[in-house]
Amino acid sequence: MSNTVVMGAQWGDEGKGKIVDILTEQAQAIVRFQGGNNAGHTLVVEGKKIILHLIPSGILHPGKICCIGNGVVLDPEVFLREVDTLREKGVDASPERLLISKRTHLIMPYHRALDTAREVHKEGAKIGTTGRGIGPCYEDKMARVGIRAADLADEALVREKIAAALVEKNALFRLYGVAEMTVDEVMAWLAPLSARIAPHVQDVPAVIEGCLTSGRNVLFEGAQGTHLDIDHGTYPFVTSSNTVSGNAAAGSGCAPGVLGQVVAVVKAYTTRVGSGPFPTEQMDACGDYLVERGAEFGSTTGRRRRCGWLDAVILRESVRLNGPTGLALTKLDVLTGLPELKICTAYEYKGQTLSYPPQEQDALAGVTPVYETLPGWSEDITAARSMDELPAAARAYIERIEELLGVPASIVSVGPGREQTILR
Ligand code: 2SA
Ligand code: GDP
Ligand code: MG
Repeated sequence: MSNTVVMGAQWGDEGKGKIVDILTEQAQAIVRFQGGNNAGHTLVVEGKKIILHLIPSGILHPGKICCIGNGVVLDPEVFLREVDTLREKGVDASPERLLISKRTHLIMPYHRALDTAREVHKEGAKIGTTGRGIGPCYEDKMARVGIRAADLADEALVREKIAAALVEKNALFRLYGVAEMTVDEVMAWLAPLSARIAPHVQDVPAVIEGCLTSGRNVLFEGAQGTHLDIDHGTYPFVTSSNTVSGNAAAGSGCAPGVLGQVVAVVKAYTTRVGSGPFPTEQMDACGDYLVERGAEFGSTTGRRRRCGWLDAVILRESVRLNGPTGLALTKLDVLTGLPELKICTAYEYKGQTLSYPPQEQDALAGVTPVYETLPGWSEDITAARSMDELPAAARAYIERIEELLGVPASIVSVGPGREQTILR
């Protein structure tokens, strides 16, 4: 294995956590490069489920270094809660192996409050954010007024930044009828967290460089999915960061040439949580079947995920944007029992047939999917550990996806467990 990026090819929740956990064996360091605790990455090890929101999914492997990159927005309270939960489970989450980049921006209570207030008061269609303060924190980063992890060492600087931020934030809170915050309140919230966070704050680019120069591999862990990307996703129904593979370099602090392989995680059907266009959505018994069999509820908010058929148009765009060297096809087992399976291969839009999604706002909501139908299978496939052990119809489904996307499915997942995986 070379240095590898793992990213989501759809609208998130493709099963990236499980894939990162598996590929961690071959890496020395794992770096999260964007997003924050809006993410929910679920790992199932020896039948036990662990959901990570912020800490890289490699943490369960002893001895591996886990880094939170500069492209992430970190809520200190959530980070420490996750550290404590892992420690209770006997996982080493010490500063020696769990690092936060000095340049990582911090989510403050006023970011969370603003995220929620904006959603409540938004005119028109709501984004359906996770309410974790992600967007407002990235806004402050771009406005060059954010608080970064390294700032925690300088209390006067942090106080000054919070005071400046609150002038604007409190004006917005008055507008939205939300309780205002004082500098002292925010400082009192931060002080105990700051002391515990400090030892984790390190020079992450230097750690990555150290791995590379000693010939060890780095795994870059993405969150959300390509069609939630701030530039390339279904804007404005997107998250506030670049989720595509190219951001693995900028969001971690290494050169783009470092990125060797790109594993695009593709769920065998499509899901989306939150608002926004979803051409292959099934709001019928089929959609319910996928929700129930796939346990499609948000790992962070518990929201029911919208479900539908696999969309090769959306995925073709993901291939173009991410350059995957392999696919990790997940949740194939969820399709068991459906008599036939549909794949959307193109869209009809204003009298034209499209192979790629239209880029104008709202256009995706107006497309009609063109489907091809493949036979389903009824056998339980969760014990399959090689392609030979899959029914012919399941193999044909995988082969058709590979053909439509021009990328091999190097990993096929047939259950949530670590061992329920076919490595090809
Ligand atoms: P935000 O909070 O500003 O990032 O929300 C903006 C949009 O991005 C979507 N989003 C997600 N979509 C899928 N999964 C995510 N993580 C959780 C999970 C979601 C959950 O693992 O299930 O628990 O609800 C995630 N995070 C952000 C979000 O729904 C908005 O559409
Ligand atoms: P992520 O955000 O991409 O890491 O995905 P989530 O953890 O939010 O959602 C994926 C869900 O599917 C989790 O509950 C996983 O345990 C589960 N999962 C992953 N792979 C498989 C699989 O192959 N089959 C089944 N049935 N579940 C899976
Ligand atoms: Mg998730």
